[in-house]
Amino acid sequence: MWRFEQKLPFGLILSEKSLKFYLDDNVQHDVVINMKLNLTQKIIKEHLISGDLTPGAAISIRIDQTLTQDATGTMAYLQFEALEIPKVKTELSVSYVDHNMLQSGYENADDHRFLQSIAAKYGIYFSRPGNGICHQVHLERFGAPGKTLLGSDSHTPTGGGIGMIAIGAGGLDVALAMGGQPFYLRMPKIVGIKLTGKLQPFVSGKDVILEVLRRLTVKGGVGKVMEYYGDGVANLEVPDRATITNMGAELGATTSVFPSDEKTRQYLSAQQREQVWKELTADPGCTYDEELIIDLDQLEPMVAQPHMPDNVVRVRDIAGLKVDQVAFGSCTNSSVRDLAVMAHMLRGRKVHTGLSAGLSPGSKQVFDEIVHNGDLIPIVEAGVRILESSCGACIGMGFSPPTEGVTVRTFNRNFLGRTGTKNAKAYLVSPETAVACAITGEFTDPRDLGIAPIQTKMPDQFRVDDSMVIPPSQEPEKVEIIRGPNIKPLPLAEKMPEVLKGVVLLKVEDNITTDHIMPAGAKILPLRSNIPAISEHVFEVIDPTFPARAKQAGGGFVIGGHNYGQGSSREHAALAPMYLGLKAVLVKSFARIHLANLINFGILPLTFVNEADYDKITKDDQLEIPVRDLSSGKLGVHNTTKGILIPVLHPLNEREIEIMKAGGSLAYAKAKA
Ligand code: MIC
Ligand code: SF4
Repeated sequence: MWRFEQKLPFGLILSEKSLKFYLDDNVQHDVVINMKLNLTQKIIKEHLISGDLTPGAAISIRIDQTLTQDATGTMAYLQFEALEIPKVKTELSVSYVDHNMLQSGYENADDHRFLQSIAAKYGIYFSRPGNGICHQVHLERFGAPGKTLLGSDSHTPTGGGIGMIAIGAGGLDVALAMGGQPFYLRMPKIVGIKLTGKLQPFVSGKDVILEVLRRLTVKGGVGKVMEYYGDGVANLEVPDRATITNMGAELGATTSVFPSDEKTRQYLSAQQREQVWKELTADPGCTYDEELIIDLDQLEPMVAQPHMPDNVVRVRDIAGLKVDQVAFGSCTNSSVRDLAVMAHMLRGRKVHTGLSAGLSPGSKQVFDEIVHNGDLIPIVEAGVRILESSCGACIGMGFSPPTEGVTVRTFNRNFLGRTGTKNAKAYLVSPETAVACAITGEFTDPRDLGIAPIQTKMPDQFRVDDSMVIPPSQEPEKVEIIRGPNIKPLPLAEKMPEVLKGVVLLKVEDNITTDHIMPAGAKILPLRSNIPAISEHVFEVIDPTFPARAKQAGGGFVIGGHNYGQGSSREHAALAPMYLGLKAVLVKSFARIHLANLINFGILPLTFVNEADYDKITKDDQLEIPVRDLSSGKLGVHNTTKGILIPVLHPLNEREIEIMKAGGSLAYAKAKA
């Protein structure tokens, strides 16, 4: 509240919702000004530590909860250890094991043991391997409306399905949040997505988000929060909402959020957690920076074609295309609701002989539920392979498709090579469409099968059993951290020199993902806690010679197009290139999390002033960039090979300039402490 009262015959009181003024008669007059807040603004305001709600303003917010998963968590906890803080300072921190579950050697098992011991020591809950995918379990057992959640995984916004502001970030940012530091970001624009009507049979939450992706593209959400409202919201159950907020990550959005309403109350009550429920909605009459309307009644089954989640058409448009594999599961679509749909549609039917189908139930709770309610029976009888409750095929951890195979997935990403088979073609669909394809062996609109519509009902009580979550130790001083040989010390960035000099190592197009920069999959993921080893795979999908060339040249530069670094939160996509000597990345625009990760690890992010200058740099050109003075935000890149000067910008604010000079966020945080 801002007051201008003093001892004057008039005064002003500016509060959130009104401007009061009074004259010497001491009568206050209320002028209601438009400070009605949407839901995102409300939650952010409640957590605001610095800055204001103006879009683009540098802000910092208090983080209530954190989550990590094993593939990003080992690094995050090494960073947390380096902060030398005895116990996490958050309300709740949970460490999940769900990604690196294929144990074809000692590496992953060693990492799991390390994570368990770290959690016990530092006040963190540990969700054991087998308990399920972090986002699904967090929604079920820990999330709470109105809270902030920072997770070292880009699909953390799943929590927005129950009214959280849940944001994906690099492991280092999560480590800092566990250390009690605020999370720094730019105040996003808020996009109001108005949902009207009701989904028709065989159309579900996945089709909603695929439609949003079709309209806005994979870069349409950068710097924005997607806030859902309208009378259609009440017609969506929490699992459908969570599917939508989960895959908002593919828009590049900071996060996505639904109101917390009666449906949310019922969901939390069925999880025996009604006490964390509170009603949360936008103020009536609030405004949004941008708006979109989706009429749920009109939606049809949709599909994202290779190799981008925004390459969306109607399933009907590609009907008849032969399918080689169908994969059910992932943090997007493996709730009890999704598996009930699967069971209903498969009952009495078989998986087509021309393909292989597999299911990874999203969590132990979901698995337990379908075992006890009998939904597992038609799934098994139909011939679906039962895989464990983990990310699995979604991240190429097994169940890779055949050569040039068409794989139909209820997942969220279909980037080149992500399945583990580089020339496979991955299509993203709803569970309804996936079952239809599994039955017929080709792309099929689920409405064309003549199956009776599904009446899914959320359970009144979920099967709650938290025995796979280990609370932190009561005697942390006695806990010994167990480190296997796979865990190598954390490399640190060097302080920035006055001039960055080197060669252009690689030039790439628009929408380069972190799966291109630092691939995942069964062979590479186990190296996540070993930066020297994992750095040998940087840019493997695009140019396998990159690591050797980078090392030989003593580092250098990468040139890119728009939305560089979209996709996952994996900071290894900055850390491993840093290890190889990458000094700066010059692109048309960045994706949010990767930009933050580059800054965290001291790699200078630059953007072209004139996009046409992208054509003036070629691979192997020699560049020189004087960086002594970063204060103006403008710099010049000398292309000494071509003899030209290219004007560029950096997006760093004062704090980030200090981070860059210190040699990254960890060095900066330690120096400040
Ligand atoms: C993904 O879906 O790409 C991942 C694997 O979950 C990543 C995290 C990682 O790379 O470990 C993400 O989404 O952030
Ligand atoms: Fe796991 Fe896939 Fe979800 Fe990433 S997108 S958290 S790999 S299930």
